Amino acid sequence: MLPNILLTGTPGVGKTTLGKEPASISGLKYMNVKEKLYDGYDEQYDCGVIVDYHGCDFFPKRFFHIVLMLRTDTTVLYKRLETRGYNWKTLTDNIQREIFQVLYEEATTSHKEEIVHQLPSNKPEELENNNVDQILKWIEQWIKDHNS
Ligand code: DAT
Repeated sequence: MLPNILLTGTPGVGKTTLGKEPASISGLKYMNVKEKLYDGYDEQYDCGVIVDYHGCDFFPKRFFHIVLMLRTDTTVLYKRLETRGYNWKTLTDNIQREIFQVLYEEATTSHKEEIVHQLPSNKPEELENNNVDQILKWIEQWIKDHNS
């Protein structure tokens, strides 16, 4: 039995950059929902998936066993979204959502707080030295807890 993981956070926090490596190491499927519109979850992703998405709506309740939320300082995030060419309204909307922790509220309202973990994603070192390892440890622990 493998966990389903939601990798979430405001656009630009680094979900896509981070998500593929722990997926490929741990044998989970990586699924990026950003470009596609799914009208429901696919049976094919019933078990063992890392879903990269800036929200937690449209998945069935209790679908995710672990929710990982990337957080980026707003000054850093602002620059990343500016580089992406976001218009002013989209840019400020996203920055405000980050400031007011909108996604964190959503995630902890729809999931048990103890399965929602936050990870900083400001610098490349955090990605390389910390986040991938941390995610692999959570996956390993979950597999241990649920397969013994
Ligand atoms: P998302 O998938 O959350 O929208 P992304 O993976 O496309 O974000 O990353 C947005 C930009 O930020 C991209 O240019 C890579 C960069 N980035 C991601 N994680 C980073 C980190 N930990 N340190 C520095 N830059 C990072």
